[in-house]
Amino acid sequence: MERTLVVVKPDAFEKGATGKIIDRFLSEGFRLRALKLFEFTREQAEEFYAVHRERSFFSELVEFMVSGPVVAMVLEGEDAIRRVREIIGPTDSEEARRVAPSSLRALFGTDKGRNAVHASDSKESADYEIPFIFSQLEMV
Ligand code: IDP
Ligand code: MG
Repeated sequence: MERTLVVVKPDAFEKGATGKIIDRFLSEGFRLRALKLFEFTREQAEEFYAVHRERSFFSELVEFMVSGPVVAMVLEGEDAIRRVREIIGPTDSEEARRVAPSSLRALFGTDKGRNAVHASDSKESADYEIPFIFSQLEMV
């Protein structure tokens, strides 16, 4: 069993897609282990995405992530990190619509920046991201 962090980003939350996104993961067999609605402060968003600090899109990414509420969740399942990444699709929602039309980023995202859903991309990032968002008392 493996755990991964998923975040419904501000664009998808604003569209009212949160329920559909959660339902997709539940119907794919993942178990919900934590769930929270909140807004990132700029400092928290910078720390959450610290690995991207030197990238050209970093400030755009941070501005986007603080632009409205997000919904974070911990999902558990076999091979969860890889399988959840497959369900969300490629980073660029336009590419996702071409190569993975039923993926969440194809369905709910706009482009490379506004792509509806975050998911941990490795065991190392899940181990950083899950305790960044959730305390032990907020998980089952
Ligand atoms: P990932 O979310 O698919 O793992 P990363 O390369 O880790 O993609 O980038 C993190 C996030 O940064 C993306 O989900 C997206 O929101 C944003 N991002 C990535 N590349 C660009 C870009 O070229 N322009 C604007 N935002 C970007
Ligand atoms: Mg990534």
